[in-house]
Amino acid sequence: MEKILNYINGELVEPKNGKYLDNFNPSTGKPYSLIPDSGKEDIDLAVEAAKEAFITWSKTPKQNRSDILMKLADTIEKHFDELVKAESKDNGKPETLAAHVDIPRAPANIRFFAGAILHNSSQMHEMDGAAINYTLRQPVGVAACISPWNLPLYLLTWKIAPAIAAGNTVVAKPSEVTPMTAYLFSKICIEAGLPKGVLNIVHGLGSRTGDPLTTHPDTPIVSFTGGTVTGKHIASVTSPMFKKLSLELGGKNPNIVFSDADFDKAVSFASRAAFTNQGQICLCGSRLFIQEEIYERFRDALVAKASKLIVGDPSEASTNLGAVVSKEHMEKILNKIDLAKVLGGKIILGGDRKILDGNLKDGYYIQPTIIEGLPFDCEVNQEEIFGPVVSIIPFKTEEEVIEMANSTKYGLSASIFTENLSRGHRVAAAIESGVVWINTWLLRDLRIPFGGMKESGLGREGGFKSLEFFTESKNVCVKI
Ligand code: TXE
Repeated sequence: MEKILNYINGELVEPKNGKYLDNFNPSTGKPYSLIPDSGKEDIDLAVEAAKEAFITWSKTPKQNRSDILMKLADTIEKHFDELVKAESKDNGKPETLAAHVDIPRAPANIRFFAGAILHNSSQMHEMDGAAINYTLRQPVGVAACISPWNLPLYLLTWKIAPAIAAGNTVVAKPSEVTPMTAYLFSKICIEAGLPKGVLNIVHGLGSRTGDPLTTHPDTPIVSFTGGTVTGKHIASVTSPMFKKLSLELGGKNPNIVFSDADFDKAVSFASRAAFTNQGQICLCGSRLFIQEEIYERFRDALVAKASKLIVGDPSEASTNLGAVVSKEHMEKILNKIDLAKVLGGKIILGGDRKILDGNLKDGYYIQPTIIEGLPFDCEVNQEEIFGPVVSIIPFKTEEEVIEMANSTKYGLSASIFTENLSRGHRVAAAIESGVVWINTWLLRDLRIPFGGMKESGLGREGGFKSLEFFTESKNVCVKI
């Protein structure tokens, strides 16, 4: 079986303890590679390498940093097909999705920040001719970047690109559930000539590898994307160390369809928002609120649309939904569906595991599932499920739907479908979430601040906000 290696100080190396974990292919349910079970000693080496590299990298002219990042993006594209296959095999998602979303977004992230550092500006405040104040932004040191399994390379590059572009060096820990694209990316960094130690990637479990990274005294910045429970833990251990912390956590996002919406468009987006990537995107619309006047017609149209979705072999071009990421995650999703039944919910589509043929028979496939009849405040409608499951809820008035939409502890994103412009803006302003889409979903502009309210996170990333996060600001006051 192929052995994934750590990337430390420019080299691919074994974990110091020589231990490995199985890496499973979710589409077959079989292990297919080995992942380092790294520990504190590997993190210490990686942080040491990153600290050493920071001395030179932080002083490397921006143009040179930008050039190297552009080369890195080009090299990712050279290996595009290999990365698509690896992402699908590691995660279970359809190759077509990896080819259209995950992998193209990785070089786009890197190019965005390679350009942004060349066009960034700073603030100046003039004091009636007596003095000027200007804000210097400087790299901080070694950034700890911890990424999840749902969009593995996309989210890894979304963190390391601004960190490195701003002049920091990085120790990254990708999710142990989907390590392969990060491993291929470390080979790409070597091929592209990224100076040694600028990026280090250490694989392993959250408890054994992640904890020593986030609590290391020499990682003053921590950027984390993952579950809210882990985010709380990381906040609790890093806050007393006064680290710069960014948390991108879970969501239970409302998708609100008013009766005056463009019906077909809203149905199409509701299906995409619920089932793309098997529902494993933090921005997925897992609570679908439909105004009473169109409730039955909309429900039936959604069921008709979703029942045409093909759950199948991720390598087939016709497949819409592949496998969910792991056996544990599949069981968690199926348990939530069972809970929905216990709570009185009616499963109007799907609701079960799907068993495929041949060598895919042990894969972790779940049918697209639609639930109706649950109160908005029950557990299934309040807690993140993170699978191909959507709960539909009727509403009467704007006031009522705002209250229901805001009832969860999360506040990541929301979608509103209406042809009434004033209502769209009004509801957008009233919804408690960091991102609101009107008449669309998952339309991302890399320049906009991105992040959640309430328990969906802390801080904003995206565009120049990321460059702010990965730098320390210093005000200089000059007396004239
Ligand atoms: O995520 P974890 P899990 C949600 C989703 C999912 C739930 C749990 O609801 O069911 O979170 O998923 C690392 N110190 N999202 O358990 O554990 C871990 O190794 C440092 C939403 O898979 O949060 C991995 O690299 N790091 C989400 C990363 O944290 C630690 C995407 C994420 O894993 C650590 C994924 C520790 N103590 C899941 N413990 C989104 N926001 O998109 C774990 N990690």
